[in-house]
Formats: sequence, C-alpha cells, structure tokens
Amino acid sequence: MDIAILADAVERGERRAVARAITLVESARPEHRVQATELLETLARTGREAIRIGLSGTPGVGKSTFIESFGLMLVAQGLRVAVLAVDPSSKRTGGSILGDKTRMERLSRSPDAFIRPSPSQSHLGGVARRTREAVALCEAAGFDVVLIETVGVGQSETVVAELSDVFLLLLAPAGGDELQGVKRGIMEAADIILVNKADGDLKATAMRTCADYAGALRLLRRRPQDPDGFPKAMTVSALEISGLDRAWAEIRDLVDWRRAQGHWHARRAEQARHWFEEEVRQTLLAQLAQPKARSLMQSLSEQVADGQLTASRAAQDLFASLWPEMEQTKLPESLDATIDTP
Ligand SMILES: Nc1nc2c(ncn2[C@@H]2O[C@H](COP(=O)(O)OP(=O)(O)OP(=O)(O)O)[C@@H](O)[C@H]2O)c(=O)[nH]1
Ligand SMILES: [Mg+2]
Repeated sequence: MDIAILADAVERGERRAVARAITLVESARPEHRVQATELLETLARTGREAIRIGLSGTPGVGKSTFIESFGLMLVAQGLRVAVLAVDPSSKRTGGSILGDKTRMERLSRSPDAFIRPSPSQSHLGGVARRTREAVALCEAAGFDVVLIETVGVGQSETVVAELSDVFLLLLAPAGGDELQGVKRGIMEAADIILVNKADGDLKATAMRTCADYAGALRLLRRRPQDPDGFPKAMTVSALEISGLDRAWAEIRDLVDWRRAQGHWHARRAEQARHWFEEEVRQTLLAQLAQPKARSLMQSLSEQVADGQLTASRAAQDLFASLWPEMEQTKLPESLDATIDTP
C-alpha cells in the first residue's frame, strides 16, 4: 500500500480512501501500525480541525435518529459530517447495527456524510485508540463536524470526553426518579443535555424533565470552560426535527467562546498529552506480551508459586532482565505516579 497516495486521497476528502485509512488504523498487525503512524504523520500537515461532538445516551433514547436528523440539517447548511461510533461494551447485537443502517439511511446516502460503525471485539484501549485516529483522519479529510456516538454505559463517557470538544447527552422524557438514574460523572461531563422525544404525548413530560435537569445542572460545580448559562438542558425532537437548529446554534456559541478564551486549545493539548501517555502504557503492556517476556514471566511465576522467590523480587528480576538500562532502585507506587511526575 502506498501511504503517500492514500494520504493524498484522504486529503481530497474521498470517502473510500477515508474508509480504507480507518481500516488501516484499526489493524493490530505490526506492519499496519507502522503504516498507520506514517499516514497520520503525513496528514498532520493539513492542520485541519473539525468540531468534534461527542454524543452519548442510553439504548433507545434516539441517538441514531438524532444523528440522522442533525447530520442532514448540517449537510443542508453546506457542512460535511462524519459519524463514528464507539462501543466499549462490544456487546452490540446485529439487530441494532441493522437498525442504525435504516435509521441513518438518508444521511449515509449523502455525498457530504461519512458513517463508520464501531468495530466489534476490541478492548476499551483499542477502541479508544482507533476512534481517536479515525477522528484525526476525518479531520484531515476536511469534515467540518465529527460526531462520535457512544452508548451511555461503562466508561464510554470518559472516552468521549477524551475525544471530543463538545459533549451532548441525550436523555428521554421520564418521571422524577429517572433523574437519579443518570450517573453524576456523565452529568458533569455534559455541555448540553438534550431531552429528546419532545413531541406528541411526550412533549409535556419532556419539558418537565428538561426543567428538572436544568435544575440539577445548576447544582454542579462551575467549570472554567463554560460561559454563562452552560452546561444547559434543552428539549428536542429528533423525529419531528425540532430544536435541532437551536442546539446547533448553542454548540457554535459554546465553541466560539471556548476558542476565544483559549479553552479549546487547552483541552486539545491536554487530550494529546493524555493520548501520548496512553500509547506509552499500551506499548509497555504489549512488551509484556512478547514471547521473551512471557516465557520469563512463566518461569518466574513458577518460582514464586514454589516459594523460592518473593513476588516483588521476581517482578524486579523480570524488569531488570527485560529493561536492564532502567533504574531499579525505587519502584513507583503506580504507573500514574511515574507518568505524572514531571
Ligand atoms: N417520539 C419520538 N420517538 C423517537 C424520537 N427519536 C427517536 N425515537 C424513536 O425511539 C426509538 C429508538 O430510536 P433510535 O434512534 O434507534 O435510538 P438509539 O439511541 O440509537 O438506540 P440504540 O442504537 O439501540 O442505542 C425508535 O423507535 C425511534 O423512532 C423522537 O424525537 N420522538
Ligand atoms: Mg442507535
């Protein structure tokens, strides 16, 4: 594969090239990792930036319907939209992928949109990495908006916070106890809460739910990256396509303010730092999976089991023989400690 040719095609915004490039960054094969790194390095020259919007919400809340309606609205405004899905649970059924295809049918047919479903069977670190690199590819391809969808379970909100500029939390209209069901962490990460399905019989409930969440948001600690009035709660209907233009206007205002105040750049810089550290961690772990390390670990663990060696001595011996140049004098309390110390 000629990486320079692929890079040019991605830069021209050719969707098939973007798809091929994402397949490349998703590959775990070492020779593909080398090519993927080269490709991403080459494309960094474009310096293009999209608005990265994270979107999370429980199953059935209307994420796919929202993306279809919202995406089509943006495309109608002349913007190019990429949609990426993250599913750290990897438990997604065939049914819901099928459902996505029909729910995003019109958007997926638009020449100005690109939709990439989540790859299955990958651990959280792998999913996060491939999504981050896929986002970078979409930015280089000149997409104006990259929507990153995740189901609202597990650590997906963290992944989205580490990938996105703006985080939307989609919620359903509900009775009073539903509010307690939303985890604090995900509430705190949200920039805009969208209470979906504010239509027909559900409209009044949606408005009440929205007021409840607006109240809950006011109780949260104020974040430096927020202008007055943020985070905020709004009602929308993805089905009847109402409130979406208001939501987009709020997103743009928020982005403009954060850019002007330096928060945008600061967050991206922090995300880059985080991803570098994550790469280091993953690389270290990968080293331990190498045959040499595995056989050494195997024999040492037998000696530990037999009581011939203490666990800590065996671990020190292991590291001393794998990385003899590394200092062994003081073991860090955790990997975080080593990495966070300047
Ligand atoms: N009344 C109403 N129904 C909606 C709205 N948005 C979505 N729905 C319906 O809610 C159901 C679930 O919508 P999806 O868009 O598939 O929800 P999702 O969050 O993508 O679901 P998963 O992919 O399974 O997590 C479908 O029957 C939609 O038609 C809305 O704004 N109003
Ligand atoms: Mg869906």
